[in-house]
This record gives sequence, structure tokens and C-alpha cells, in this order.
Amino acid sequence: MSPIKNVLINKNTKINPIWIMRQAGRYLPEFREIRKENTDFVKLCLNQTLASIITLQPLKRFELDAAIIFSDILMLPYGLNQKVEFKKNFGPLLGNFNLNEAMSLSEKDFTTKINPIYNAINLVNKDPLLKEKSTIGFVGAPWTLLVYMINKKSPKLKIVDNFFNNAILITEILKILDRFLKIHIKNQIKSGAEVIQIFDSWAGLIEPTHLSKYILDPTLSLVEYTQSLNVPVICFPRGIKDYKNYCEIIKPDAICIDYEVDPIKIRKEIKIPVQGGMDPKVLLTSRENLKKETKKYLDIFKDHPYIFNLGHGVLPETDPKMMDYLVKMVKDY
Ligand code: 1CP
Repeated sequence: MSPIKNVLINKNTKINPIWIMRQAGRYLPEFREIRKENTDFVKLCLNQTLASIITLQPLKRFELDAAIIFSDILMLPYGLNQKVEFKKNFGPLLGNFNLNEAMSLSEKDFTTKINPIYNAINLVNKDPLLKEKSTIGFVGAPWTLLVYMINKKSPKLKIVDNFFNNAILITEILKILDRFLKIHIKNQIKSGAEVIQIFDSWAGLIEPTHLSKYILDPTLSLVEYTQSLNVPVICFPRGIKDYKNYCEIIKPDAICIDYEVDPIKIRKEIKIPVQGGMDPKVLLTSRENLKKETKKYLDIFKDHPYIFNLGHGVLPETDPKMMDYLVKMVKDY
């Protein structure tokens, strides 16, 4: 069994597998090389050959325990026929969501539209580099996707004033997301994904009174579905205030923590396997500091099932040498 599944399923505390969010990305010169010639990011995600090459790039350099498929959470609204583009120095820019069109969309048409993603998973999974390692598939959580679909750009720029005004539209989009996220999860598993991570990057924007409706209920539905297919799920509700309550209700196979939470409190309160936590900015400092912080997380979770990762994606300005140092340190711990 791969080390990551060994932690997720057997709750092994003796090993510390490692993978890194955004491990395939802009901090790698070989990624920037491909990206330079492929200015259309959506097209790049739909190029199965290049997507599989990019996915494997970090595994060629570092002794990571998993490949996370090179794609994007916004490929789901794209599959629902919402226009999605990634603008340089701006981020994602979406078109209007056509509810009627999405309501009548068939599983077959959706799957066909984003089929290269599944082919890329298949290619990655067959690669000898993946021996004894896990292929991780992923989706955006319904709430985070809803944010992008209605806001049509990153909420870090601005969230539209009347976001919650159209209650009927929101309810319908959540229903559509539940249906197609399950299809997307199933398709990824069929193509070889052995673990699914659910990214709720904007979970921190929700007030506690709205938590059940927008985060807990819709996420639970996806987690139960994935577990019914015998595939472990890792949830990353970034910025959420009460991780303990979240875990008790959702019961994922592991919880990925962000860098603002206190790892000691998490270890005391949470019984399930934990992933991540360290601030990605630590990789921009010195080796001594990186060593100190990495050791801190490994020490805290020494007797707890733990997958090493960061508390958010690796930053584009990271020196690959620091990544190398980090991976080696975790392996030698
Ligand atoms: O070259 C570039 O400019 C592209 C940068 C980039 C990359 C490398 C984007 C645009 N997406 C990705 C790949 C990606 N996105 C992966 C690949 C696998 C890996 O981790 O190596 C994954 C898992 C994602 C998931 C994703 N996309 C999330 C959830 C995780 C997170 O970072 O919080 C989110 C919020 C997105 C939206 C998105 N896609 C890209 C950007 C710049 C953003 C964020 C925009 C924003 O700040 O709102």
C-alpha cells in the first residue's frame, strides 16, 4: 500500500509521507517553460499530454509520495459551459452562468467536454514514477465554486455586494454542483485517482450561522459519496474557525489544516489523520528556519497519523532548492 493510503486507511503513525499543494506550478522553471508557450491556461489543462508531463515534473525532482493531477477546480464550471479564463496578473475571470443550460446538461456531454483531464490521470497513473505512490484527484468544494461562479473573479479582489440576493439561483447552483461534482469525482476515480482532496479555499468567508447550508451539508454529501466508492477523502476548509466541529460532522479520512491554526490545539482536539499546516512563506526564508519549522510540525504530530504538506499552495517565488531540502528533511526525520 502507498504511504499516503497507509496513513489515511491504517492510521500509521510511523511514517511521514509528503506531497505539496501546487507542487506542479510556477516555482518550477520547467513548468514556466511549458507555460510560456501555452498562454491559454484552460487549453493547457485540456492538453492531456502536457498536463501529465507537468503533473510528473515535481516527482522527477523530489521524492514526493503523491502526484496531484495538473488541472484546476474551475474546470468544473468550464465543464458546465460557463466561460473561464485566467488572465495574467489578475487571476480567473468567469462569464455569466447559464442556469437553464446547466440544468439540462447531460452527464455524457459534461464528461466529454473535460475528458482530457481524465485521460491525463490515466497517463500519470500508468507512469513508473507512480509505483508505490498515490495519484490524487481533486475538486473544489461547492461553496468555493459557488463563490467563483457568482463572483466571476477571485473574492480576494472583491466580493460582489449582493452575493446572497438571488436565493433561488444559489439553491439551484448548489444542486447542480452536487450532481456534477459527484460525476467529476467518479470519473477521476475510474481513471485512476486513489485519493480525493476537496479544496474549500474560501471556507473562511462564511459566517458560523451559514456554515451548515453552504459548507457542512454540501461537503458531507460529497465525502459520503466518495467514501461509498471506497476512496479516502482529504478536506481542506481553509480559514474555517472550528476545525473540530467540521471534522466531527464531515468525518473525512484526513483534515488538511491551514497555516493560521495552532497545530498543537489540532493534535489535541482532532482524532483523524492530519495533513499540512506549515506556512508556505517559510520556504522563502533561510534553511535554518525551514529546518526548525518543519521539525516543529513533525514533532507535534510524531504520534499522530500525519501527511506532511503546507498550509496552502507553494508560492511561485519559492526556490526549488528549498523544496528539495524540505522533502529530504521530512524523509530523513
Ligand atoms: O501559470 C499560472 O499562472 C497558473 C497558476 C495555476 C496553477 C499552477 C492556477 C491558476 N491553477 C493551477 C493548478 C492547480 N489549481 C492545481 C494543480 C495541482 C497542484 O496542486 O500542483 C490545483 C490543485 C488547483 C486548485 C485551485 N485552483 C484552488 C484550490 C487551492 C488553492 O490554491 O486555494 C483554487 C482556489 C484555484 C483557483 C485558481 N486557479 C489559478 C489561480 C491563480 C487560482 C486562485 C485565484 C484566486 O486567488 O482566487
